[in-house]
Amino acid sequence: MSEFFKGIGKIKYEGPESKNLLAFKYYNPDEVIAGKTMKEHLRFAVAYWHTFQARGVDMFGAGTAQRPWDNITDPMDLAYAKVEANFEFCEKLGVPFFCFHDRDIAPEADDLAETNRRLDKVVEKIKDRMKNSDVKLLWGTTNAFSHPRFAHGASTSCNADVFAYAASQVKKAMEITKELGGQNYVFWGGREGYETLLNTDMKLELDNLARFLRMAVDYAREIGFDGQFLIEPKPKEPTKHQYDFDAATVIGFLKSYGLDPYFKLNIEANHATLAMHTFQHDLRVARINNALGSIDANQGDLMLGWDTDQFPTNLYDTTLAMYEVLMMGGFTTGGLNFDAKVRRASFEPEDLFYGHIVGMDSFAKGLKVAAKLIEDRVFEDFIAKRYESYTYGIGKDIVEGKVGFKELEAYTLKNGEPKLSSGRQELLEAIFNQYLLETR
Ligand code: XLS
Ligand code: CA
Ligand code: CA
Repeated sequence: MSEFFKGIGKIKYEGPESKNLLAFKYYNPDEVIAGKTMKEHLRFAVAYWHTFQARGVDMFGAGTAQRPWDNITDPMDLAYAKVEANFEFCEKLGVPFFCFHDRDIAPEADDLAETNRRLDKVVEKIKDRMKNSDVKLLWGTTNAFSHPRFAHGASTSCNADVFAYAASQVKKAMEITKELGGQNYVFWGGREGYETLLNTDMKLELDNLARFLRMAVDYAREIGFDGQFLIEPKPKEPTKHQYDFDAATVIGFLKSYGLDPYFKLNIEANHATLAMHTFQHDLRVARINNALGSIDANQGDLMLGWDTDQFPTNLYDTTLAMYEVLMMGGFTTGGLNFDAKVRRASFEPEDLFYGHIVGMDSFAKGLKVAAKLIEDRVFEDFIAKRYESYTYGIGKDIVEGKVGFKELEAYTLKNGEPKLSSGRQELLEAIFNQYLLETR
């Protein structure tokens, strides 16, 4: 077994005073917070596509990435090498999970049968490596968006043969996810959307998307795959309008097709912000609908209108994200997948470590602050007081369905002008800052 990341050993927790660049300052895997270790709470995952596939290509220039496997030319040897690199990387970082698209782990061949044989070979290699590793598969998914056949979409393509092709691909990807013990299976609608309604039958496309998901549910049952199905919302990119726009849209879609019992959501920070929501907003929408399954942990750049997939460093966001996770009682099958890539100018292998270390430290700090805020009931008590008027008198009658418009009019005529209290936003923000700065 060759070592790829030479000169970098196991990344350890050294605490906030440490000057070691390759050490955790806040992520202490064994530290217990609110009854569980940090490792159990955070369930970090490495994204195969960004870490082992991405080359730092952009619209204006070639890839810049220097990777330890660059001298390997045979596509299958390269795929096997990346399996080794993945396990070495996760083990050195102490990240317990990884995630992949089918096409990340094995190169596509000229026909589907050969492509599937290649996948089987790499899956064997992964299974073999898993025997002497604690690293597990958080989720698998399908890349049904890169190949030119998906120019009009996959399950929402205008071409039924493409629908069939995408179905065959998901079938196989689900089988290998099951074989590798994957805890979830993600559907991200790569090109499931449209550019112009002038050439689009929106109703048929949405019905077909629902038909496709129904087939996936049926097939999972048939093969006994009991991982959680997750849909990942995104408002735009690559299409102008993606059907899985945001958490609320996806929940509405699932309910209108009777699919809601079978799916939860994988919320990505940068997708929420592209939809003009905060990360916390989409997490909250998912949580209150009992649909928060997993998280793609990254961040965008608010100056840019596209999906920059940066490593998460914003402590406000990591804290409020962990607040939502803790308020739902923690992850079950989900986790925090770093769907994040190093910048094009950060081209050295060690940058992959710096990116993950800052992401893990940022979420560790966020977890601690969120746990303390919840323990002290900072927002809960304030919110309970703010909505207190629904716990007695006319408010209680409204909540219990005891009154209608006529009774409310009679009440208002007697009650007169309502008396309001301040929302105290600035005060709450000051308290939040204090917790962020003072929580150790
Ligand atoms: C792209 C998505 C994608 C999904 C998995 O924007 O984030 O990477 O997470 O297909
Ligand atoms: Ca994602
Ligand atoms: Ca993204």
